[in-house]
Amino acid sequence: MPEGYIKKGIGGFYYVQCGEQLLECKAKGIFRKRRITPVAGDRVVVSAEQGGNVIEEIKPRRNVFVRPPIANLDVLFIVASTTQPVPSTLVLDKLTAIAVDKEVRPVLVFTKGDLASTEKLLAAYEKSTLTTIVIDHATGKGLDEIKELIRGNLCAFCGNSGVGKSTLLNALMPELAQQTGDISQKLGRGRHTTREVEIFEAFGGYVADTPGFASLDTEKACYIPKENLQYAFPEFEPYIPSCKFTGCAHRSEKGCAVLAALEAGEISQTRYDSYATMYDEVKNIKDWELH
Ligand SMILES: Nc1nc2c(ncn2[C@@H]2O[C@H](COP(=O)(O)OP(=O)(O)O)[C@@H](O)[C@H]2O)c(=O)[nH]1
Ligand SMILES: [Mg+2]
Ligand SMILES: [Zn+2]
Repeated sequence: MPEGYIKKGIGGFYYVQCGEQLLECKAKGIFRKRRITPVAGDRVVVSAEQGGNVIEEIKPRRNVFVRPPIANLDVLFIVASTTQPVPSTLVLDKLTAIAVDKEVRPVLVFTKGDLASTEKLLAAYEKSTLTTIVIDHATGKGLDEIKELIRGNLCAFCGNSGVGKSTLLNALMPELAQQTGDISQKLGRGRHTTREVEIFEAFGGYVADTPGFASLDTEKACYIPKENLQYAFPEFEPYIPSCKFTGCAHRSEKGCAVLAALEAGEISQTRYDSYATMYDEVKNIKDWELH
């Protein structure tokens, strides 16, 4: 039976890329019964039934997001501009934390360095283990680094409206604007009416076009339980075993190695502040509310 990945789902149909072939499929009824919705990025097994192809099996997912609906994401490019819209390290850190928690590699991409200095943004992440890339559209600087990270991975771009995602995608792959909506057009729909995720192959990897993808679901479903939150800030990890108390929340405990590292300037203040805000947001939420 052919295997492939879901390139796009639209109106109850799924377009599965199986090698060179793009197969239009319906999902087996069993998935609805189990309340599993196939999404773009899913690896699936397809079989031919009377009248058409059906998705027979969804391979185990590495991760899955509801908004935007996508599975098996490897890299999330989080795009922020130096100005207009003004960046918020809290928003950026929430996105990086959700990505890390879901085993997605977050990469920070800074745009509009020609309008304002990237210094503050870069300083905020200097001591984190996160990759930062500055884009300069005048010289094309930063584009090759992004292409290199796409290789072998399924990637998506997110960030507030106006930060320059479309500009960046157009600079990376001018042919994308052309490709976008190919399937929708086949179905006789307008190019710009579609909001579905669609995956494109580029630079030896896969790029998900996620229209209107400002942020990951930051509703409760995506809150990170307080015990796990510390691991969503990878630069905290080397210090955690040295905290005096097991289960240290790194908020005001005596003998906290994370706080000591903050004091010593080894952890950035903005990153710690984001952790503290997120911790305080989640600490009073009951486990059953998280699921
Ligand atoms: N000066 C400058 N303008 C940019 C840059 N990147 C994007 N823009 C502009 O910012 C506006 C929003 O960009 P767009 O790509 O539509 O943002 P999106 O909403 O994230 O897709 C457009 O007018 C772009 O021309 C940049 O690096 N420098
Ligand atoms: Mg856009
Ligand atoms: Zn601690």
